[in-house]
Amino acid sequence: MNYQQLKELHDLPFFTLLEKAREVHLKHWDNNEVQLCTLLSIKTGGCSEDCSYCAQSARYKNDVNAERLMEKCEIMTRAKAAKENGSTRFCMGAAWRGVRKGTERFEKVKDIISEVSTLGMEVCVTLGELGKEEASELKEAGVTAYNHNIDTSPEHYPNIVTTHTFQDRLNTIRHAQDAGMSICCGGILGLGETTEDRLKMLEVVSEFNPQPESVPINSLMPMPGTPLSGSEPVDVFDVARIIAISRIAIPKAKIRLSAGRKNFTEEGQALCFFAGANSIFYGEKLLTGNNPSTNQDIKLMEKLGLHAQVPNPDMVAESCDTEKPASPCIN
Ligand code: SAM
Ligand code: DTB
Ligand code: SF4
Repeated sequence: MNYQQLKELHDLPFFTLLEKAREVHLKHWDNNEVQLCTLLSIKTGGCSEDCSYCAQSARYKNDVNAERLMEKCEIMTRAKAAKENGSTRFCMGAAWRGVRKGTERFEKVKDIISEVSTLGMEVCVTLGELGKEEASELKEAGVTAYNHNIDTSPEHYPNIVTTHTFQDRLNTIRHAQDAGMSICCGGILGLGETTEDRLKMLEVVSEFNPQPESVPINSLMPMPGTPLSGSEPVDVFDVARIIAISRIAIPKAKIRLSAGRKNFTEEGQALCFFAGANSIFYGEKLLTGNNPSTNQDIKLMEKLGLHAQVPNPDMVAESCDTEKPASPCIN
């Protein structure tokens, strides 16, 4: 969907937008289903990049310390626990600029992925930048979806990150798609962006070919020591509006109500589910930040009559629509 179409949706009265989003949602998804995803930081802190929202950048002083890659047996214990708790997707995040083929750490990560993929959950990883070969090797190891967010509009991106470019992000997404992985790609609200930036971000995400399989909508969790530590909280109506527009523009994607959920009331979260969110991170910890407890989430789902989505570990990535241009690609 292009910017103008997204702007028209954005300018609708809130309830008209919600009605449209609900109609699209019901066409593609079970009314009352939410995917539960467990997130695990397998390599925390000490990152070379300067993303101004991120507690894990080595440039910002806070109590997030650089840790080593977690041992495979510890990761497997967490993954099995996630499965027992009802999660159908296991997402592993690493605070790296990217990965390089042939390095010891890449071999270790692939070995971890292979083992996690035997558990019957969707396997999502977010390891930073990927080249063509790294992407193929990850696919081979058993990755279902690669998470790489564009975070904001192309125009606002350089105000938020200077150590890599928006185009670098697009290249990684292209490589992951070419390797046959599904893409999980979304962004963050609350980075000082304008409405125009939010819609330009959605324009890029919705015009990927194929469209992403999942779209995380994060709300900034202001992290101590980062340049954005003093940012204003994001209004939950803005979150619901962006979710509703995403639902209409990317109908078949799971829209994940991601970081920042802990700061929303139950009513605010219910509004986001009604607007089209059908996936959450489930478990008390995100990467370094906090998330609602599983007990709170179970209670909320009971109150709303929501049930957990069944697993789909054999999910196959959607292929490129050859009638449309391929996702923005390599310079
Ligand atoms: N290093 C990899 C990368 O940059 O893609 C993977 C990890 S990174 C932490 C994954 C995503 O988490 C970011 O792209 C951003 O969307 C989200 N994120 C990180 N810190 C956040 C924060 N403080 N508030 C909200 N979202 C955040
Ligand atoms: C995504 O879009 N959100 C998750 C996941 N992908 C990796 C990360 C949220 C991180 C929130 C801040 C923190 O825990 O440090
Ligand atoms: Fe590093 Fe990713 Fe955090 Fe940026 S968002 S500092 S690349 S861990």
